[in-house]
Amino acid sequence: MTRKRALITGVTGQDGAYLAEFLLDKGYEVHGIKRRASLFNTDRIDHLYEDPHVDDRRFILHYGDLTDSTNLIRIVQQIQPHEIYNLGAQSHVQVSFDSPEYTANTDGLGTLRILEAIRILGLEQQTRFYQASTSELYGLVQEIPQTETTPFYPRSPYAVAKLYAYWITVNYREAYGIYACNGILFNHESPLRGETFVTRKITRALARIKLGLQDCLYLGNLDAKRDWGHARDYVEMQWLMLQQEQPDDYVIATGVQFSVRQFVEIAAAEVGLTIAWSGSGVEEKGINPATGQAIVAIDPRYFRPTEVETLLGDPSKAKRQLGWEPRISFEQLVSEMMREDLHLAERDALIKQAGYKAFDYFE
Ligand code: NDP
Ligand code: GDR
Repeated sequence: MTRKRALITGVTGQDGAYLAEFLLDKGYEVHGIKRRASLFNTDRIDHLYEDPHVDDRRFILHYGDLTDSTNLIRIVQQIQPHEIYNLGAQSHVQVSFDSPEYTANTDGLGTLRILEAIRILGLEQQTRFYQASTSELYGLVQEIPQTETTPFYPRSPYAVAKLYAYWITVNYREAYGIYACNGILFNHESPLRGETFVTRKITRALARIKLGLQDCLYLGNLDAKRDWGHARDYVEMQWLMLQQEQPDDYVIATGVQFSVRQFVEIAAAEVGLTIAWSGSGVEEKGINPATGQAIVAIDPRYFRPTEVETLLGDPSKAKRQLGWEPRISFEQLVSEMMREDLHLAERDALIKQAGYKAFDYFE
């Protein structure tokens, strides 16, 4: 029997890493597109690496970019995938205000380029397509909780680009009969989350404050509320969507909401810290010896020109039709992220003690 072949764009990202592992466990041959970078950018998938000199490999990487149609067509032609998961994106909302055109090109037109590759190569009946859509589409929310029928109101160049990607996916499904689905995923996190997203920024900073490697955690809007799940749970659903009789669009969420402030407090409690909230320009830094409290300060540079204040998803349709249920609770998610970042901070503390200079280049 032929092995199923899957192609993942964004394989070096958080979801790409979990999805590649998941599909390999299911027996797939997994192809991933990675960008050329001046430093190694495969940390999250190095454990899956297979020597290119070995026959019958099941995990294969290709250089490529969502802004390059000819490259995408060639890769899709070579692989003839049964399933494509389009996870690649400039995925940072705040960065999209700085690089709006690049974000539109990658996140909006990049999706069109893959769908066109399927059509140009005549793979409409063979290749199923998953689009990484997002709760950011709801932006200025029109209804609480948000479902598949809640109107969209995007609030950033990222969300506007993803709105184009959402509709072009629906359009190619209706126009050309491609099995194409949108997963409208609410925020999902893990120890593999990029260091500049708020959850990872918090767990990383608290671990470093605890070990005396960092003085203070600077954040923006503490009142923003999000529906946070675990990435490992959510990639299973991405696969499930492509295994149904008919293609459809689904909200994937936990149905529970916390504020950024609550995330900080719960994460701090995990490592035995409490928080001293401070305005900008705080004098005191690090753990206050008198109170045992970590300092968290507001830095307006992290405020967004237009903010998404509250997101809360209703995943009833996915539960009903896909039989999907998130397994990892919010508390377990925070605990796992805190534990992993504490390990990393302990390693850095050891290196520092041994006399090496520790650099801190993450904001
Ligand atoms: P990450 O930022 O961790 O990963 C993004 C991936 O896209 C990386 O592999 C990155 O490569 C790649 N990429 C960026 N630009 C390009 C490009 N021009 N061409 C090819 N690849 C590119 O994101 P996540 O894993 O968290 O998210 C996966 C997808 O799901 C994204 O599309 C995101 O917008 C969407 N999403 C995420 C949610 C979340 O909460 N995580 C929620 C809803 C949607 P490199 O490693 O080289 O930078
Ligand atoms: P989001 O995630 O914008 O929801 O997009 P992020 O973690 O960046 O922000 C969540 C909320 O926290 C507030 N916030 C801060 N955010 C960051 N990054 N840094 C800070 O210092 C900070 N302080 C407060 C933000 O203002 C925001 O309200 C993520 C991405 O993964 C998208 O790709 C995905 O589509 C959506 O989730 C669903």
